[in-house]
Amino acid sequence: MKDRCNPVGSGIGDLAFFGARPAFEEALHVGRPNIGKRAALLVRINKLLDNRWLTNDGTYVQEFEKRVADFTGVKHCIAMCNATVALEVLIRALDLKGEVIVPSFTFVATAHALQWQQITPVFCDIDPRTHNIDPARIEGLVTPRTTGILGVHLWGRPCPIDELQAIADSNRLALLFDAAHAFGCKYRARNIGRFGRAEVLSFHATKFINAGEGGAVVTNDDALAMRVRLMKNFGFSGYDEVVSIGTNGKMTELSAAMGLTNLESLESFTQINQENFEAYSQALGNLPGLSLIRYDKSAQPNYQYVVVEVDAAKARLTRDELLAVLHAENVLARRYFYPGVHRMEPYCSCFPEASMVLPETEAIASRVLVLPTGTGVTSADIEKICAIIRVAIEQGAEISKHFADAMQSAGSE
Ligand code: T4K
Repeated sequence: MKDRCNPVGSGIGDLAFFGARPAFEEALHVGRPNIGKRAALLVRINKLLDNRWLTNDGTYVQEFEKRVADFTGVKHCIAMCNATVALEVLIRALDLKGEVIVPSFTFVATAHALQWQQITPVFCDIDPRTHNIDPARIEGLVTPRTTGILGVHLWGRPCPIDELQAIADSNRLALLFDAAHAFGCKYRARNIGRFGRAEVLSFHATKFINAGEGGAVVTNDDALAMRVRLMKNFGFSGYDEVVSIGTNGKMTELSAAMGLTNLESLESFTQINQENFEAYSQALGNLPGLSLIRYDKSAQPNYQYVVVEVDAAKARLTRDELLAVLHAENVLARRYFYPGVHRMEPYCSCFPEASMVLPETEAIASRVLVLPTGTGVTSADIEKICAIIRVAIEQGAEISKHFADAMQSAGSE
């Protein structure tokens, strides 16, 4: 086994895929959590242990809600155990029924939150330039059963909100957003979280600001906020009094302590993410067939996702071949959000023809690769990752031939 730590300028035999030692001894993950100030977190945890108040609208949850609402510029933030439950509760509180128009190029939770309550997700294609729902394709999907549009600010890049609002208004549909990726980002100088009837944030471990697990509904609608607040706590309006259907969607004090602590490091997380993004951008800028998705600085991105598109014809190897090369090096890049929700159950069984009307989703899902970033990734890591990618692309034709030969010999066995 060959030894090396940096494959810059190396040949195919220097890649782990072809027998060399992997560039990273330990797996480098996408979605490594950003961890804020440990001492501050431990102080909060000690306090909550002293107080013996662990959940059910404790003081940390209340403080977290206030901080998120103030930061976002909304009247109400209702913190929950995760964004999936927050979406489910919001959809129920809005009394959505029938069909809701949603992109397929998203994490499966967006569609599951609808289907979970027997609402049909009607998949809309995306704009390949933004990876977000394409407003030009929405009107054609509206039927008498449609009750809403659920946009997703993918990678933290805002949807075309004004266009979506105009379509929602003219068709009397509720507009809501899955803003799981977009905490801290802006649309036309206003914070994400203030648009549509309401938006849903995620504070999952892999997100820009994490609470371990966590989510929230943010809205300026007083009545809606009250319904959501009741529903996430079984419908209780006081001791012994239940006034609506509900579930257990509560955030714990431990999660809120984590969320509060990480919020205090928001600026430094953004700065590190941005530096990482720029390092990737410089190193990968001129590689044939590889393009890094761009962020509009005026939208104040959180840079939590480093996403590349692989054009197999120009790179002379496919996205999946590049993925195999990276995985062999212990760089666990991800194909988010392959293969598109419409190709997952139960949707692929319910709508076997969906791929016919989602050409851009299909194309982008076959090209996208998400690379490791966040505060756990160093500039030396990024240098190595980019060096591997450079070698893979320089040797693209040969790598691709290796895959074709392997497939052929597997077929002839
Ligand atoms: N809407 C959108 C658009 C979303 O992207 C998501 C979640 C949601 C809604 C729902 O939000 P939540 O209900 O989760 O709040 C992961 C996350 O679990 C998921 O939250 C996230 N999107 C999605 C994009 O990524 P998986 O299935 O890829 O998880 P997994 O276990 O493969 O972990 C992802 C990577 O993170 C791995 O490389 C390992 C690494 N990791 C993960 C955890 C939990 C760590 O290094 N440390 C950790 O503690 O879904």
